[in-house]
Amino acid sequence: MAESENGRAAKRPKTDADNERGDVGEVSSDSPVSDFEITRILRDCSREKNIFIHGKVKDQDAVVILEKTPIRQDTLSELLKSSQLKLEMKNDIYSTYQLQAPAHLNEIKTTVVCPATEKHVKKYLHQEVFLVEESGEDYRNITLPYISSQSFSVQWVHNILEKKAEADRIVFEDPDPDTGFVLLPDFKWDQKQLQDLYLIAIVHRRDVKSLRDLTSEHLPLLTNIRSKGEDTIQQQYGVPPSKLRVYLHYQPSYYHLHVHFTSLEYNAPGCGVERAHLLSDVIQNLKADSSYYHSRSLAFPLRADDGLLLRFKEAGKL
Ligand code: M7G
Repeated sequence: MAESENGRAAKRPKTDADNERGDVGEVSSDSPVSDFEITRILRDCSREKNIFIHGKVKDQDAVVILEKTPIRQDTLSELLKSSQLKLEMKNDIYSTYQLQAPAHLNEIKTTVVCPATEKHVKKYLHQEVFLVEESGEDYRNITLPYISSQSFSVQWVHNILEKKAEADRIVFEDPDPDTGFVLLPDFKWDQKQLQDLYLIAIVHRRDVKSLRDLTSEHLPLLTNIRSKGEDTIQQQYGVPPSKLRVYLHYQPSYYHLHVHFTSLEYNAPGCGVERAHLLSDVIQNLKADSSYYHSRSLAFPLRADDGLLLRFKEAGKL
């Protein structure tokens, strides 16, 4: 394996053998899921093969997300050889079966948020969405006061930057306080296959909430993230920049600047034009006009139950 700039061994998607080492991947003796009592289904997407469940774990509100993961090419022959087939129907040259795979090839990615706040529960509840157009003035008068009082905690981000959590998952770090960042797998990616590659770059500076705060002063930070992020992903996963979608969300869920790196072939949640801003466009816009994101109108989707939507309605903007 190649060495990365920070001396860490290059990473490839994890195999089951990797998971046998260390406690990540070991069978959890303290399973928050076995005590989980279901309250209601928040969202059930058969096409995406995931389900979002609200419930309680020992009297605490919790959200559990279950997701069937993509079929892995590296385990295909084992899957075909060692599974049992139950015939469902046969007609001429056509037949369908239920394939019963061995347990280790039939895993379900499980995400647990516990304790979950009301805002988490709302985030995952299926809701009607509306497009809002926010001017620079609307941001300062409506959005900023709202997010200052209501946004999700970024404690998990600080834990990553301070190596209190996920330290062993860091793929690359540039420690510079102004232009540095940490690159690590997003928790949406189980790192088992490259089709749904998803990493996030989290900046070290803590004074940039979102795209709206960016000016030309941040160009060295943004170009650094682009070049070192792309180089690292090329070296460690063999995925070239031409196969990546690199973007920022507006609005983000977490107001600490971060950049999403996803496989171009993966239709990641939130990668549509109404929410994702390509990093290369952001860089060009700031080069052309330092106050571009301070002054221009930005459109974004808000869910029917989002408090920010209500603020826009109250201000007569919708
Ligand atoms: P966002 O643009 O603020 O909002 O992205 P979104 O969650 O609506 O997309 C934050 C990104 O951080 C998302 O892609 C999340 O999946 C990811 N993320 C969230 N949390 C709480 C964690 C975490 O604890 N660890 C890691 N590695 N990624 C996370």
